[in-house]
Amino acid sequence: MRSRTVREFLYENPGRTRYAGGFTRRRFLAATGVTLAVATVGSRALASAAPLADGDTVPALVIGSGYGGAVAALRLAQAGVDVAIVEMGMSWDAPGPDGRVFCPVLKPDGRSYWLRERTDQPVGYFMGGSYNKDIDRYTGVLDSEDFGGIRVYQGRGVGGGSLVNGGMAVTPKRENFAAILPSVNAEEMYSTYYPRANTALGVNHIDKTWFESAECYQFARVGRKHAERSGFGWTFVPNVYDFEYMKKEQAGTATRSALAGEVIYGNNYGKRSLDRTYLGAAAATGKVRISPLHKVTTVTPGAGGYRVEMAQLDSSGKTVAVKNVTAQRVFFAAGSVGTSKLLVAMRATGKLPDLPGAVGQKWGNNGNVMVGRANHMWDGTGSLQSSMPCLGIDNWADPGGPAFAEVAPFPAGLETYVSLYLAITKNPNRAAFSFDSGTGKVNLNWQKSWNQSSINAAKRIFDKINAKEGTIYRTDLFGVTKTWGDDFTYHPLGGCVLNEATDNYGRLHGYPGLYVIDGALIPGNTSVNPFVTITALAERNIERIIADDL
Ligand code: FAE
Repeated sequence: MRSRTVREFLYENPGRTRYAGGFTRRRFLAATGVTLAVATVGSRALASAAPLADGDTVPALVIGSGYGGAVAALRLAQAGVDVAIVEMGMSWDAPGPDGRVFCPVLKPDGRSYWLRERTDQPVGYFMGGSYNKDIDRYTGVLDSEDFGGIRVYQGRGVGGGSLVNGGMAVTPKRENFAAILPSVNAEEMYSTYYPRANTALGVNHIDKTWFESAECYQFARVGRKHAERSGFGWTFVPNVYDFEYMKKEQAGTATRSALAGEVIYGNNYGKRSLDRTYLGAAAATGKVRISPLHKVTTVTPGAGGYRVEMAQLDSSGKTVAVKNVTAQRVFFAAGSVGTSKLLVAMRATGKLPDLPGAVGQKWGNNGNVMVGRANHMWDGTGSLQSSMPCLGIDNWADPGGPAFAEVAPFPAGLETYVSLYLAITKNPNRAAFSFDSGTGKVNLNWQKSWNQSSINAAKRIFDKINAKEGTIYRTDLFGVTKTWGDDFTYHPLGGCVLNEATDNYGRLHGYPGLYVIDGALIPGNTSVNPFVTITALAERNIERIIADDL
């Protein structure tokens, strides 16, 4: 069986790096001229330290290795603290039998999804049929977590969402940030923490001259043209994908990743995911060890701090060991959904009974909704499309329905005449997590009907563009006849909101030494793509925690 072979291969080759075929991280950096503010080291260093053992005691334990967790680990380590990161996903640093770490987008295998037998593509239909495929069950890199009213896509692995996301690194307008998190000093964020985050993430800007003629961005130029002709503002969007590397892909002098459609199942080249930035630098301090395929199940007060129980998984998702570790401090960085689920369950089961009622509240989907338009035959979007978006339509100032719509690629490998968009809207609805004692699971009560306000906001842009261009919506991309991709989100936010469920720096009320440091802190919306804000807020909070608590 394919997944078994992959698994065996990974076990047999634990030290292999992502840059298989002699293309090492050092050569990658040299070739691309990347100089990050944080040091970068090989994935080998991330994977080499032994995982946590039953009975271990650690000063600081970080649950999850996405943006919040990576910032916490690096800054704590730099302050001299030994850090253990516990990550339920794999360490994506070894190639499979095909020589690639991540599987091809058009030929997904078990590496694509977290413990599913069939893919669950966000844009899962085309011309009247589903193009999902059967796959082997494996601890793959992308999770589609279904809560009934909404499917939430999340990255699984060392690097969290950075492994699967589109790399769009957007700093929100200051007035929008101030409205979303009024308790945070916006001046400090914009003078110190956003710049710090952008530098450490390796954010870079597209060469605007190159953009105007690059074959792979025809879809973006068409999207821009249509926005302009209907009177909408647009903006280039920075990215953590190395645009200089992408130029070489376009020129045919580097192995294609963005230009091979790679993104939601991982990029084999070109992307500065967290394992190559924050986590690489954290590992290089020698004070951080990462335990992949370890899932935290409970956190409860105990002698010497907190007792953290975790299940060690194999790559079929089976528990192969249960370990208990004592940690003086625990940082919840399991993502908005992961952190909220853990804390809501801990409160309900009496493990952390004094957590406030605000824990589990104010979860939102960042107003996500997707849609496609059918262009005329003379307005093709190109058969070669970069999987990294670089341009957004900015209609946030529209009081009738604020929206920021990224012009998204549809890298099908052939001309489809589709213009695809992911709109971020100001959806006012907020959901809550609750514990079901019958199933032992945590539910999220997001209602599908709540997405109508996002659709309405998106229609204010795309109805107008369709009228101007004489075009129509595609109805075959999100179902057999379904216009709106309104039943999933890429941007889960909230559940443990800053200054409500925690103090103004992420300290959980009632439990000294417990902190939240990820997207759960942000109340449901960031007005743009969220990871730069999650990173900058984590930088702000950890600085204060290190100064005052350690
Ligand atoms: P996250 O990165 O999700 O990390 C949480 C980590 O915790 C994960 O690695 C989990 O496996 C792990 N975990 C969860 N529960 C446990 C547990 N019990 N024990 C141990 N480990 C656990 O959280 N954002 C942008 O700004 N720009 C984009 O272009 C963009 N594109 C996206 C495209 C896709 C397909 C997806 C899925 C997301 C995209 N996002 C984008 C969203 C972005 O990746 C997301 O907001 C951040 O990754 C969230 O960061 P956190 O640190 O909150």
